Amino acid sequence: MLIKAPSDIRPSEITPESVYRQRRQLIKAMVGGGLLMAAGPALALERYELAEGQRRYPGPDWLQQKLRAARAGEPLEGEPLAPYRLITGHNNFYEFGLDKQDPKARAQGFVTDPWRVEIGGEVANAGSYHLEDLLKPHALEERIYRLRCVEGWSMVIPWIGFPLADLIKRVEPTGNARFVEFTTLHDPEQMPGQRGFFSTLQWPYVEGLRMDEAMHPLTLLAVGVYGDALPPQNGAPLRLVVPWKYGFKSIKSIVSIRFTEQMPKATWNQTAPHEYGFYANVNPAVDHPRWSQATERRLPSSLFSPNIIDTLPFNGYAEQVAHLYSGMDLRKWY
Ligand SMILES: Nc1nc2c(c(=O)[nH]1)N[C@H]1C(S)=C(S)[C@@H](COP(=O)(O)O)O[C@H]1N2
Ligand SMILES: [Mo]
Repeated sequence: MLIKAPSDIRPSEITPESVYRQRRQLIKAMVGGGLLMAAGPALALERYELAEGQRRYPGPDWLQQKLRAARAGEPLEGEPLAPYRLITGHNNFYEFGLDKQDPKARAQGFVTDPWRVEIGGEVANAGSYHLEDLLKPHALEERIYRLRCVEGWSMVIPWIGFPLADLIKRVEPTGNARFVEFTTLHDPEQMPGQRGFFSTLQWPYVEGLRMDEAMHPLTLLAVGVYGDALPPQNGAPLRLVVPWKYGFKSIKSIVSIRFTEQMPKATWNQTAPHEYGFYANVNPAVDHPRWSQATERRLPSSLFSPNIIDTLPFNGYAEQVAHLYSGMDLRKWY
């Protein structure tokens, strides 16, 4: 983002129509015919067949059981999913390098189980929790969301997770909690991007949301993608997904969730405040100082079929979230 111009997808990365798409048509036809209703809610896992040679990330057994029970999400009408190999092979995760291919190449040995998450700050139920315990009361569901990177590309991704709001209600923030601060693991041994010479940002990576944003039903804590566990390069074992904000708000591999009175010092905002705001709502009317935000490259895209589309206010979720910002000047609070 700060360091590099948006990199292009090599033509070799363009995958033909995935099996998923055909299955989706089938599922839609079934829904249309009322067939699925009789069969009960569809499960996310049943929708996916990966192309040959593609490896899944099953995750630990306890997670696998929960993933198998996840309800399938609503497809975005007219917006097909990005292929699995793009979602898991074109990543921003600077802890594992700056190139889009680095996280997949370098994160395979990343240990994500067992995993602990610290809940702290202005909250009644502070403590250090095993991820399994933290997740236990929450049923998982699939959410098919657009992800719009501030660099100007986007994808449609089928996440599996649960509303952050449900976790927040359980841990009981105090009346002083106005923001939620999230922190990624700091482990230079495992994360080459955090080591000495190649280090780029202030580590660990930190992000934050205002309490009402964190409580919004669209805000997701994700543990899976494409019917299975999150691969390390996508932020395993626990990452945030805030679909109406630029991708950098969706922090990966979370080890701490703190409730604060003060606005958290978010990494990109601190690094280049004139380029990356705290709010970072997707906004085609406010350009990045070095490039336009009016359009985006919807992946998969190629030289011959660039697939440039208009960027929508709040990434197409304005109807659900615009009210959170009524009265705010979105040019000032970018
Ligand atoms: N810890 C951490 N979280 C991160 C990043 C990162 O570099 N480190 N990159 C962000 C950016 S810029 C984007 S676009 C999304 C990309 O998520 P994906 O690789 O799963 O598509 O992750 C976000 N979360
Ligand atoms: Mo991004």
